[in-house]
Amino acid sequence: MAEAMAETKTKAQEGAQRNGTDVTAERMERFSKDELRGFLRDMLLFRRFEEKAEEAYAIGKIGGFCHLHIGQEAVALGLIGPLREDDYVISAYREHTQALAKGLEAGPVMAELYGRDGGVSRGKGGSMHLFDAERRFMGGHGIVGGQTALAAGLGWSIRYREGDQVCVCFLGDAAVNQGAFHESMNMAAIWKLPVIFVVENNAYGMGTAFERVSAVPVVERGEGYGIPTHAINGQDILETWSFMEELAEEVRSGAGPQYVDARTYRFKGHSMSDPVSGTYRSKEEVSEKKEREDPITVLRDHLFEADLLSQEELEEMDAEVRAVVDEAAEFADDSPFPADEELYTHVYSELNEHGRLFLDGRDR
Ligand SMILES: Cc1ncc(C[n+]2csc(CCOP(=O)(O)OP(=O)(O)O)c2C)c(N)n1
Ligand SMILES: [Mg+2]
Repeated sequence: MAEAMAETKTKAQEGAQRNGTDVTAERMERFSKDELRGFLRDMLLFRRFEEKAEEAYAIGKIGGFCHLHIGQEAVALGLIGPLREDDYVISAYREHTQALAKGLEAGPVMAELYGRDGGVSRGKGGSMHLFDAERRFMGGHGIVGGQTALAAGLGWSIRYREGDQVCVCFLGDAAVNQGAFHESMNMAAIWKLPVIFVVENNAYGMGTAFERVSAVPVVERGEGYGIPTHAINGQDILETWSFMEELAEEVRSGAGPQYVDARTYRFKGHSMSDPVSGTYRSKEEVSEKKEREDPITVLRDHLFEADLLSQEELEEMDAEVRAVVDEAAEFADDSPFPADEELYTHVYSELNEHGRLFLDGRDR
């Protein structure tokens, strides 16, 4: 354990030991003005997209489960943006903005939330099951921790084909208590699979604080498997982006699986039917986080301070992304519901003459 502990790179701690302003200036220099403004634009797009989904849910255009990612945008953009098109991303159910970050278009993503035929999963998956094999966005999964085993499978397929892609697997902090997670981490370690397990550590699983369900912090859960572990500030896009740029290259060159504790915070309730705060966290905690750790205002302020953005330009940027989101909602509204016959398609890959499907070659 002591050896594995030594490998833990706690970037947030490293950063805290140095002068915060210097670290930010140094990180800003890695990016061009256009790149920095692009980060702000994309995170604003994610935020406006989620706000539109919230509004559409309230008026009954979206039904079922719907989990918003508001507050966690710098994790999605920074840990997916630097990836290649042929890299894989797989996630849980809080995945709308991750899908957008992987290049899925806003219109078909919104249409999926609306349950329409023009949706990325043809309206049959809904909010929790966004999927696009071509763009290598492998879902959207509702079973907590279930995607970790699929990520190991994706990692295995990359190795088997001798590819140099990576697979980034997002999971929530509550998922580290699931059996599938532990089996997947162990197999990934033994087989040196190119999988980066990212825990979006927002400190809560529904209404349960992580410290109530674990004797050790999230970051220590990777160490028992001999997997290098990292802790990052998930509210700072400069940190998340630079971090993944380096880590993905290391994994491509054979560094094997990685475990990342991305510290973040959910600004909304667990899902649309849950309150923002209540018995499990105080109103004050939420407002303090929003005030100090909103990834969008953090970057906006850096840009203002460095004279890389004016208030007017910010407003133009916001108007542009709002137009993209409005268009996405119109696309969803205009798309038909799946036809009744679609109830019977995409359920099984193919039924035999007896109306059954076996995956082991039997036909009866
Ligand atoms: C196997 C399983 N158990 C329970 C649930 C019910 N459930 C849905 S979300 C959730 C909490 C997950 O929290 P976390 O992994 O921290 O992700 P977050 O919602 O914070 O993004 C639970 C218990 C489920 N979907 N799957
Ligand atoms: Mg959580």
